[in-house]
Order: sequence, then C-alpha cells, then structure tokens
Amino acid sequence: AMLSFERKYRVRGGTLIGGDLFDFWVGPFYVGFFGVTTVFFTFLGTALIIWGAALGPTWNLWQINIAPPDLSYGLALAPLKEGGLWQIITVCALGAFCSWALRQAEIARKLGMGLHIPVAFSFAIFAYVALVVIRPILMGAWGHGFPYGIMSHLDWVSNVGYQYLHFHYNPAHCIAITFFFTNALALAMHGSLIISAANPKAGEVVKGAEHENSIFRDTIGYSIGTLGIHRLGLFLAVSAAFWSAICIIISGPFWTRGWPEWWSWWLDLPIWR
Ligand code: BCL
Ligand code: UQ2
Repeated sequence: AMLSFERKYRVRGGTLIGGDLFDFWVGPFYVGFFGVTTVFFTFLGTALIIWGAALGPTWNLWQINIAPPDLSYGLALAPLKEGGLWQIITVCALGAFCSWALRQAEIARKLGMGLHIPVAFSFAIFAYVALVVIRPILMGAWGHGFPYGIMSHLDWVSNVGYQYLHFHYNPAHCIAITFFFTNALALAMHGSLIISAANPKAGEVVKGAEHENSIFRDTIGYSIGTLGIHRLGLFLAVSAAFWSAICIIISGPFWTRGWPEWWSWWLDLPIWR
C-alpha cells in the first residue's frame, strides 16, 4: 500500500548512474543502480560470513569469528581460509556501505533535497575505512584490521588499546568521546524538549517553537533555536565519528609508544622545564 502523499514524490530522475534503467520502486523501496549493488554486496558478504562460520569451530553467535590474515601476509591477498575470506568480506562491506551512501544521494537528488544525509553517513564509512583499510595499509599488513565477530572484535579493541598502555590518554580518543557524550546530552535535551512540547495538559493545545525557546531562555538564558539544535546535532555526531577515525589512524602509524608518554610535551614546555 502507498501512503497518500507518496505517489506525488515517486518522480523520475536524480539518478547518478543508469539513467531510467533502475529508476523504479519495489514495494516501498527505491531501487536505482545503487540499490542493486547494495543488495548484491550485502547478500554476498552475508553469505561469506555464514560460510566462514560454517568453516569455524562454533555456531555460538557470540564466538563466531572471521579473522584477517596473519601479519606475515603483509598487504598481499591471502588464501580464503587464511584470512582471504575476511578480505573479500571487507570488499563487500565497503561496496555495500558506499552503495548505500550513493543511493541516499540519488534519493536526495530525486526529491530536490540537500546531500546532508549521505555526507553525514560518509563519516561513519570513514571510521570503518580507517579501521580496515587506512591503518592496515599504513602499518603494512591487512592483519591489522579488526576481526569480524562479536567477542573477537571486543578482544581486538582491548588488545590494541593496551598495546598503547592506556588508550584514554590518546588525545583524539578524548576528543571523540567528548563528542559522543555531548551528542548524547544534546539529543536528550532535544528529545525531552520536543516530547514535552507535544504533551501538554489534557485539553490544552500542543506547544510550538516559541515555548521551546522560552523554556531554555528562562532556565539558562539562551536558546540555540529549532534549526540550530539540528545543526549542532549533526556537527556533534559527525565530529564523533571523525575523531574516532583519527584516534585509531594515529595509533601505530604516527605514535608507536604508550599514549600516556605523548603528554610529556606538556612537561617539556620550556616555561617550567
Ligand atoms: Mg575506546 C575506539 C569510546 C575506552 C581502545 N572508543 C573507540 C571509538 C569511541 C570509543 C570514540 C568507537 C566508536 C567509533 O569508532 O565509531 N572508548 C570509548 C569510551 C571509553 C573507551 C567512551 C570509556 O572508557 C568510557 N577504548 C577504551 C579503553 C581502550 C580503548 C581505554 C581499550 C582497553 N577504543 C579503543 C580502540 C578503539 C577505540 C583500540 C578503536 O579502534 C575505536 C575507534 O576509534 O574506531 C574508529 C565509529 C563508527 C563505526 C566504525 C561504525 C561504522 C558503521 C558502518 C559504516 C555501517 C554499518 C552498517 C551495519 C553493518 C548495518 C546495520 C543494519 C541495521 C539493521 C541498521
Ligand atoms: C533549543 C532549541 C531546541 C532544542 C534544544 C535547545 C528551541 C527544538 C535542545 C537547547 C539547546 C541548547 C541551549 C544548546 C546546548 C549546547 C550543547 C553543546 C549541548 O534551544 O530551540 O529546538 O531542541
């Protein structure tokens, strides 16, 4: 079934590749060239993960693990059962994520909207690429990528963290975490504000932007505004992903010692040295 307003927006055009060829819907879903490639990479990647699980020692969901190649393979292709599977799955993941972003872009163009959604999502893709492409290449081995598995990827994070003695001292990790936490604060403020405005006493009319501004002006003397809160949210979220990517790219390629030691630049400042 189509919602009453949907037909109006099912317009031709906006495609980046394929012209009218894939410019159609299947049920509620827009297809497009990148819908086809998203489905292809997602199904192939998922099938390979299931095959990898079948090769492994367990069907326990928590323990299934598809590991990258041994460090000795460097940046070469590895045999399927020696990490090659991880390499193909990584290509499928990259193909699916990028296809998804491009499909978002086609739909935004079709609707005559800005490209903010695909741009925002590309920061999440960047964080993933940082982990499985950029850092492994800079360190000279695919084996530096993280393993695909629930417990195994947590073990990887813990091991890599302790390799740098205390990851909390990584300055970009600090910045990323601060953005994640501030983002949670901002979304909690925004969510609670909107729901409070939408839930007046029984019989009263729903409140709008002026009430939303007023409650913040009354409490803290400042309101960022209804558009402003969304700009702030986008900035905080995108920055969290960006600094996450930076914090892991610099760990190894640009700083090989413990992160606590990095802060000795502070103790070494000539003013008190
Ligand atoms: Mg740390 C990383 C927080 C303690 C070692 N750490 C991170 C960051 C984040 C964080 C800043 C992970 C988020 C991220 O990368 O998003 N760490 C954090 C916090 C603490 C903490 C808050 C804390 O103590 C309170 N970390 C520690 C301790 C160390 C440590 C001290 C371990 C002992 N930390 C590390 C290491 C790493 C981090 C090592 C990292 O590598 C990681 C990082 O920065 O990675 C970049 C980015 C988001 C993504 C990568 C997701 C990408 C999503 C893709 C594009 C799409 C997926 C689609 C999906 C498959 C489909 C879903 C379909 C559904 C149906 C919808
Ligand atoms: C606001 C506003 C909204 C909001 C929120 C605020 C009417 C619907 C949440 C309040 C936000 C402020 C004061 C910024 C806080 C800053 C940080 C870094 C968390 O004013 O306008 O619109 O949802």
